[in-house]
Amino acid sequence: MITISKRKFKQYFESKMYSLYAQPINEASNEQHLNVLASVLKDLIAKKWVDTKIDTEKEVYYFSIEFLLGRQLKSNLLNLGVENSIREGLKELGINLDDLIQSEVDPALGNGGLGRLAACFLDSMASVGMSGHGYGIRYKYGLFKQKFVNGCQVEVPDNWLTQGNYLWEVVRPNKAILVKFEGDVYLEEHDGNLKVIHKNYIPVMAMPYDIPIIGYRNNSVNTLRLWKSEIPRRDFGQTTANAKNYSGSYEEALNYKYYTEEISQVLYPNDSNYAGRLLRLKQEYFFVSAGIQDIYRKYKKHKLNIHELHKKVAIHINDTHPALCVPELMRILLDIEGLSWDEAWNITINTISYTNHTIMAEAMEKWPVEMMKKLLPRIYMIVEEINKRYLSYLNSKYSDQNKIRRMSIINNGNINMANLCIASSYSVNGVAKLHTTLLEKEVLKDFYDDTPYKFNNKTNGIAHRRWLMSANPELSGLITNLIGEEWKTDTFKLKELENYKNDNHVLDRLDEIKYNNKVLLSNYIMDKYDIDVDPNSIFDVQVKRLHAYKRQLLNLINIMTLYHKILDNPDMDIEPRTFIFGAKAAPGYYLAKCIIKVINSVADLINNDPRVRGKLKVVFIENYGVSLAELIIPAANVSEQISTTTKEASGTSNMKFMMNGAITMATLDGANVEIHELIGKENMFLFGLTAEEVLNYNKNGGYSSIDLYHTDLGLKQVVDDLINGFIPNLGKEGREVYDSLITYNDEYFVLRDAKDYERAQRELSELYKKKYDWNRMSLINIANSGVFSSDRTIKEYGRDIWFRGCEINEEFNKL
Ligand code: GL9
Repeated sequence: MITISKRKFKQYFESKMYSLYAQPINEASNEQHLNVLASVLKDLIAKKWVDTKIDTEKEVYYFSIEFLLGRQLKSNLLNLGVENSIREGLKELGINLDDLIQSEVDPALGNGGLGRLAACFLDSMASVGMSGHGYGIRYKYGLFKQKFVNGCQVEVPDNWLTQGNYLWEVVRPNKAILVKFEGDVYLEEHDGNLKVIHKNYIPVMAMPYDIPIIGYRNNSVNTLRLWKSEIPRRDFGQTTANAKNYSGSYEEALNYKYYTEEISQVLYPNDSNYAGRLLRLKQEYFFVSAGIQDIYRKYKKHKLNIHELHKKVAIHINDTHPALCVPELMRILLDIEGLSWDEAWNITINTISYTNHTIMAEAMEKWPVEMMKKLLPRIYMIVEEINKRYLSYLNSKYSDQNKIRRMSIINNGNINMANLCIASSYSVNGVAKLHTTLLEKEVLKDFYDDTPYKFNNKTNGIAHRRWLMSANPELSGLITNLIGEEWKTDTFKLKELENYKNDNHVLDRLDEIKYNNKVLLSNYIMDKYDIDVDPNSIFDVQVKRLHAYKRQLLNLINIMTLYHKILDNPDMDIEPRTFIFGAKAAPGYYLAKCIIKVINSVADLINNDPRVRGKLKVVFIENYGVSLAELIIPAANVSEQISTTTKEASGTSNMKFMMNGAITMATLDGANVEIHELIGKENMFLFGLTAEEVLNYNKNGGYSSIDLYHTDLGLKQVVDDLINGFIPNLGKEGREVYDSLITYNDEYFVLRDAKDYERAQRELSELYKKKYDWNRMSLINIANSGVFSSDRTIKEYGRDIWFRGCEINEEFNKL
């Protein structure tokens, strides 16, 4: 913990302003104030931000191709515990801290849940005092900014580094690393030993940019190291003796510069979808190789024993994107350290652990052999050897050739990255109980049957410091008033809130806080869209990536049904509702973009229809991301978690909403199952097919959506609206959505679940009328959300995976 008095801070701030900008405070811009403040804070933590503790304790390295950090100033102040003195000090200098907080850029170096999870994990590792660091890519352009033009999504580049540098980063040119692509690999004899020679490769320099990750009031500062790809600088020390020989023409030099810089240029905007492009493979190897070499360099610097690497280092791969950690670590142990295959393998398999984040087939990475062979010749050789040994192990154990083919790492000219990860790690985990069960029983059954001891579940979590303490200060204040401070470091203590479930005074306060948060969101919606939403209406929210399986369309169909009902029966007694959406679609995902257009068109229709004024509103908030989530989630009454059962591995917004007192409307999918286990069906709203029913349908070719369409006239009316001109300003998009439901037989069971969803929504509406019952339910949700802190998740990773001190001795090693 750091202390700084107001007086000292003011002095510090002023002299920093002079040293950085040589001007008085009152002439500086907002941006300059922010830079000065960040710089002061970096100075304050500098001593604690030590490079490594590798010689004293085991270090964890979390490799992820995405980190969705969100703004850092507020959470850094919170974690350091200096917000008050700094706020006061700034005020006396004529600066409003909240203005600075709001003006910070939100680095969008991720797509959705997977990237945000990585950021929550960094926060928790630091806060529970674990020495755990992130490795990723410093993309020049993060996830695109979304704009709506005539109701359609338009993507605008996210040029987040407008000032050249990011506020919190420190560049370390002395720690740059050489990464080699392409070239020729062969064996050469040196003094009777065979050596691997890599010639004519293309050298790329990985420049590290470090971001401090500050623990919650505990003196820990970890590092997120993001790599930027560059052309090697002239003074770059590492040998490029065998590098490709550029003849020196101007054009060649330009091409080479482009080749290197392109690698960290832009984040792939796909969510749960495999890109399969050469550039993506370059990105994956680039940050993996830089990270593994970096770990190795630190390890050698501390003169540690290479034979014990797995006792000092844990390497975690977040989905398969960093899977090349396996062959890269093998390469170093074999080619640089000169270890035998068996020993290198033993170390590797005891160092690397892997998380699977989805069972969607389209997300499974498979790289063409030819592509990898050319781009990464040495790495491919190692993968081929791993596969060869793995196959001979499988053949010695099983006779079922189909099974062996399914488990093979290389198959049909492709490298199956999930198979590589499972064969080469000591731990494979899913991200929620149902997801892990599906992995074990369905998707990865062959592997589970073979090595059940590798499999385990680690239900996701969220950083409660950001998602409750920082995003919802009023609610945090109430909680602290009721049960004291301890919940901030031990969220299981939230359970004590249940003592107040019949205290109407507390329930009133809860209601009031929710209302205040709704006012803040209403003001934003008014400012941005000139739409007047009533904070007394139910705020019913679905915010997440736009994907057919997440079923924003189901939500929309229910809205349309409601709309028709009110038109048919104007005196209907209905609780006023505001439906709020936020979602980006991958730029190449046509159906998802059509759904956006349909929702926007329906919103226009409903919001401008005087017949439903005061009853229904639909708002689609542009450019959903971390900062908007911090505004929207505390203001939600209803959390829509309505994915097709079995498809959402976990979900994490479900946890954020619950912690902020929203009531969950859900299918029994992902972590919703665990929410249900905690609070029971009486404290949430459930509907839809069970996992078993979905699996059965899928095995038998689905259900018939057209039959349902012809028998349920209410549904038919709404589906027909998509193509009969009822929704103004809607063209081919309506037809596309219609086809997904009818022509292509509704792969995600939208129509199949619609009736039951409508039933659950009706029940929810009824309950909302009973204010105390509703707020009691809300309180029970908050009280039981403690288990979803990512502190709990991280402690489990530590206990069961990283520090378990496993000694896996793979049987196929010994063949
Ligand atoms: C995801 C799953 O779809 C989510 O259900 C899960 O909560 C998160 C975190 O475990 O991982 N898998 C996945 O590929 N994405 C997820 O959100 N998508 C991206 O964010 C890229």
